[in-house]
Amino acid sequence: MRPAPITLDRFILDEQRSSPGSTGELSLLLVRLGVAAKRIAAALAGAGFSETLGSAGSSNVQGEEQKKLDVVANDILLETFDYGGLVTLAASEEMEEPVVFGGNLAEGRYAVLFDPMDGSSNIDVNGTLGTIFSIRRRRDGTVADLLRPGHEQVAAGYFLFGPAVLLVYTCGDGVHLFTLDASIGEFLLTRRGVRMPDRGRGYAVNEGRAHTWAPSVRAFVDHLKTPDKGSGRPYATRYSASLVADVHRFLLEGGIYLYPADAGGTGAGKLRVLYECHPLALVVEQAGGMASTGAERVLDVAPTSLHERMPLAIGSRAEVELFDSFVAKG
Ligand code: FBP
Repeated sequence: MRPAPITLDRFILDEQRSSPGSTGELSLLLVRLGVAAKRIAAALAGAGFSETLGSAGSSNVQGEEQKKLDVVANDILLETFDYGGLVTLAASEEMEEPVVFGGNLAEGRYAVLFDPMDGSSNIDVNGTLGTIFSIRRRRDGTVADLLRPGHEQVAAGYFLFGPAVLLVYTCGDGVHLFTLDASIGEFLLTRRGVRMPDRGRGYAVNEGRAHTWAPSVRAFVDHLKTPDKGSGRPYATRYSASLVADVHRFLLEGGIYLYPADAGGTGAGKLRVLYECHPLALVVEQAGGMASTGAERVLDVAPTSLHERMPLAIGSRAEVELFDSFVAKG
């Protein structure tokens, strides 16, 4: 007889039993995230019929155009945490200030941060999209709880909306991958303890921005493109305009995703420390990979503002270490 499928809630409860002293609150949060993923997936699948494609006619705190689905996904996530006393603060890439859940202030033990819709340039063209989440321990219930190093996250992960809907997360003890079985509406465990290959054959970077790169970054990308049988070069370009989709590819196949800073310090890159870099760095490090700014471990960075950006090199150990060596050479 085939083994019973391991549903998300069963897996989480089994994990909880093996961590003494756990209150079950983090487990409940993770299960709720599973529900949020299903609601966002339904909103995406029905967007063409419900006129939720296109622009929301507003811009976010970074001045970027907000898509209707950015707002829909953001609302679904806020609704996910706004009850039951678990979460005090929710911060989002799409909101200038965090939401304080007044009702939960007294007892809430967690703060959550998210990029509700990653890869938003893919929304109107039916491209791959994601949602990124990060869970931190509440300290004094203020924004200061969020402006802390990435290694203090208690959990992080993402939803990937592609041909299948996936949920990938870590609680600091390995990375686990679930696939939504639409026939029963449940996330089922499809890979436990995912390990990232130490080296890959692909790279993802927006080469249209090469003119803004530092010479060391250009030299690194040129190196990956230079044929050399021994080291398996040239690498293949694999850029989908969705950070989650690219990082997920490299989690399974190995490789490196880059979003460098603009040369001469004119810009710190595009990606947000709290909603994109910290959570994906925790997942990738837990799978044996690396995440660097080129000069520093992403998880050691403590941002000074909610919407701070940073340069990101994330992926297999061999490629990220090589990138750091190119940057160090200057
Ligand atoms: P959003 O969260 O606003 O989508 O921004 C992040 C992102 O879309 C990444 O998913 C993607 O890798 C990158 O920005 C694309 O940026 P660019 O269009 O400059 O290549």
